[in-house]
Amino acid sequence: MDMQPIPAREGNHNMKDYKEVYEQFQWDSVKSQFSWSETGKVNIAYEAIDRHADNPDKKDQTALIYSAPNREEKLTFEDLKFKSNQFANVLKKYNVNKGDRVFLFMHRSPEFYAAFLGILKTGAIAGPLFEAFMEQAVRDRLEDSEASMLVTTPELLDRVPVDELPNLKQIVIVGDVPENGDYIDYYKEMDQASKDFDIEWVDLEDGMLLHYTSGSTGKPKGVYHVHNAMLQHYQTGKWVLDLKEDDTYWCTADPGWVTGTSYGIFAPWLNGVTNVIRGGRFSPDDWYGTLDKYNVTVWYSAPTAFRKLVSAGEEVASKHDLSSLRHVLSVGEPLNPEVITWGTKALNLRIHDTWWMTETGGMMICNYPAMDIRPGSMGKPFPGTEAAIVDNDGNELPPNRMGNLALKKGWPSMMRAVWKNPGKYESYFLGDWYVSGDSAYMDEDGYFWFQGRLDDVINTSGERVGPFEVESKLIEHEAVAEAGVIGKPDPERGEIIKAFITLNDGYEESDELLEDIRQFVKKGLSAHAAPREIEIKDTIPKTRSGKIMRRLLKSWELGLPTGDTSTLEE
Ligand code: 6R9
Repeated sequence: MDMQPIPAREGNHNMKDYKEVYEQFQWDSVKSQFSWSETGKVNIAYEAIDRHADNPDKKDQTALIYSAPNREEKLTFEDLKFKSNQFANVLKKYNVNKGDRVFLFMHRSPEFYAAFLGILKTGAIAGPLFEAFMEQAVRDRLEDSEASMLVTTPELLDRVPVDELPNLKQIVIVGDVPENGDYIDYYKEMDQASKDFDIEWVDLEDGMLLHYTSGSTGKPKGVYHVHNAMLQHYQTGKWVLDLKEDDTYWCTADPGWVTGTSYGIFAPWLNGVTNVIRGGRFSPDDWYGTLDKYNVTVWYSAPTAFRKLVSAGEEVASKHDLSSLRHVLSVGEPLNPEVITWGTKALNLRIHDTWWMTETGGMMICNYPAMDIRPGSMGKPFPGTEAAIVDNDGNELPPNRMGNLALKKGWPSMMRAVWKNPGKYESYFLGDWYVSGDSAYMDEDGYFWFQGRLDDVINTSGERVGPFEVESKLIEHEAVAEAGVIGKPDPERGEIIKAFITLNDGYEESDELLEDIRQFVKKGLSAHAAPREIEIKDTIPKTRSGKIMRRLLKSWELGLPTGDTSTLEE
């Protein structure tokens, strides 16, 4: 895709020149910002909240704006300090100790954030779960983590198979407590709990978070993160999110996904900014409305959201005042060049792609304010990290060769284990390289270009085709809203390209339309990349974090078992 680079602009921080900063930056310089430098101990919840709450000039700043269709609430840094202290006291009363796993299974709410931070203050390990999980998904995660406590709501309690989880000793209910059981009443306990709490000071390498993530096969695995990750959350918050203290920031991700914790909780609060949390379901009107209403300045979302805004058209956008918005970023899936072009027109802003994973804990390859954007590229490695394309033996490949996207191990927010599965953890590494499972290439100038998950790459008549490229071209066609592309086994060609698409409003399925779309990809990309089959669907299956589930499309197409679908969006 030959698109002109979009030139750099000035950011707020001292990263005027990427190359210079990349060569000089040391993580130790970030450590000195935190209590670690004086005591040798930390607590990420203290650094994110109490540090500001204990500052007279800062304590009354709004830390959290919670906004849902039927509830709006603002909490200052001091409010959050007290509420999380109260919850930490509740946990201590019920004998929660450092290292215990306490899970949260509920929707976004002020109670969620107070509980999450309270768990960290006790030194326990928090495990956030998507509220959409059904019984099997909840059971798998609570069983594997051996969680001793769960915080949930009365509505979700039916999906917790309490009797089959011997380690689960206590359940905190946020809402009306059922009479037929031994539950802890969140509101009642909070009312009685003290606002003072002695924080459990921990080592940088002590555990704080378990995020379960599903691979393409097998059960979900518990990715284990430690307090040290704060260094990465803080610094990427500065240089990538471009945060400054008077910003109003909104990350649309649910905390059941790593983006909703690293960048929905830690990065904004470590940087002392006002954080908007929007509950409920999203629609283009709602996204624009939230940006408008709260005068959001920095917005972190996902390609699936941006694509919906593109489809919704200009009329919806024109109803809202988006002039407060300064900086926009994306994660989770490749950011289609089409969407970046739309951003520069509709929002008059560049959309900055960022690449990272649950396992990396924080952003790794990014577009920075002070760097030209090459539409379709994920950007360049974050200072203090090293990325490369390696072959299957761990040898670095030269520019423009497609291979495994790998990272030199040892960055602050790297996972430290896969819970109770050392073999799985080891399997990520080839020598000093952490191998991501994504395929990519690097151009001569050091920009990285995503090609696909390794298991999604299509081989058609000996040509390797990344599904993303085909999907991006498909959605450039005026009739196509969303697209998912897979390789379908074919006796002659190895695989053929099959596309599943949804249509924009006003378009009807017809042979002419499908042929027109096929020709459009053929002319725009290449003959071998044009889908031989196109099927129109009402929706494209996506995960709760907005990733197209190509694996599921493939299983459906081939009539195979669908495997783990616990993260499928409703
Ligand atoms: C943060 C997060 C990780 C996988 C990753 C890759 C895909 C994420 C991307 C991207 C292309 C980007 N991914 N960001 N692909 N461009 N900017 O998403 O974590 O849910 O663990 O997913 O998501 O395939 O390997 P996680």
